[in-house]
Amino acid sequence: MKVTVLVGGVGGARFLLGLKAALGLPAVGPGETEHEITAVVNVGDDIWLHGLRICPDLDTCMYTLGGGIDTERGWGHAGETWAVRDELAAYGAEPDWFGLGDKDTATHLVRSRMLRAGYPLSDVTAALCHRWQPGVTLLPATDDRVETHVVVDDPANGDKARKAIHFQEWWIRHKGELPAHRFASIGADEAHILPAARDAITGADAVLLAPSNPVVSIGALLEVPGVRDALRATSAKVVGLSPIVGGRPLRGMADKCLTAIGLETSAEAVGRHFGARSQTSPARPGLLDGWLVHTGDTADVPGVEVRSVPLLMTDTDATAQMAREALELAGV
Ligand code: FO1
Repeated sequence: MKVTVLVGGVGGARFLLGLKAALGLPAVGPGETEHEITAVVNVGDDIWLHGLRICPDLDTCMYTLGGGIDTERGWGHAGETWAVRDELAAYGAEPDWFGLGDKDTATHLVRSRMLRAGYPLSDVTAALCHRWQPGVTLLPATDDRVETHVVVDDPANGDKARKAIHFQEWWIRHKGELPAHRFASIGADEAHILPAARDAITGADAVLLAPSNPVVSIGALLEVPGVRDALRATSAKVVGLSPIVGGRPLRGMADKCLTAIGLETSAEAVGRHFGARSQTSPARPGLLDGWLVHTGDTADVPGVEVRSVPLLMTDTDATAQMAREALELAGV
């Protein structure tokens, strides 16, 4: 069976651990199975910092599935040290708000060197995964630069002034506290879906939207030209898992992101936002055939089959059960 999953960072990576277990693979590392799992990963968080290209969601998936993640933070290496970050700060090298780990820096050095040598991000990711052996194929949604920037107030230049800052600055430096007027996918107008990612979606037996941030992870993926078309074209069913449980995001700041785009923080609002594939309204065709919401939540999403199941990724077994429910709703 070919399963393709659209994922962002921490939540998506955790879900992939369970999906692997549900398909008979070890959660961490490689394994033998007749099934194929492909993760189409968000690149909107990616950023050039200190001359290095940093790909948070790809690295979070790679480290989580390869066994190198710091499970407490959900990002970066276990057993990380921060000498490079502290030395940069000692030089007053901006920015000083980004947690650049020493071990993580090796990943960024290898990636930046390959990018500068002309390798596309997808080749770089394959090379890095050769070491980490995540046990699934990790594909960037595109080899092109598509970065999520956030439009916020710019009081220093007048009470009506606005400016755009990189998502990472909004997320880390400002902790999402700056009210976001909108999110912009910078570069999307010249970008194209990675052909292998398109094929993984159109050729899948099941396509899943992981319980990632619906705005800056799944939403950013959908801004890459070709992703929506691939989801519409696939003969597989498209099933999403709600990242909002009991009216709250389980982690991260999906609520702040949803508010920024005028949506309430509920499983129903997100499901309706993604919409039904059967919806033929040309305005904005929908994506979903099925939508899993947490036990106790309800969601009426016209044209979409909704089921309530436990959606707390408390451990690999619980997550594997979520994955089984999603695959069942996808009819595989
Ligand atoms: N998230 C933070 O909240 N603080 C950080 O200092 C930080 C550094 C960082 C470094 C590498 C990396 O791959 C991820 C990092 N993240 C950090 C997470 C990152 O901001 C992700 O984009 C978010 O977690 C959203 O997925």
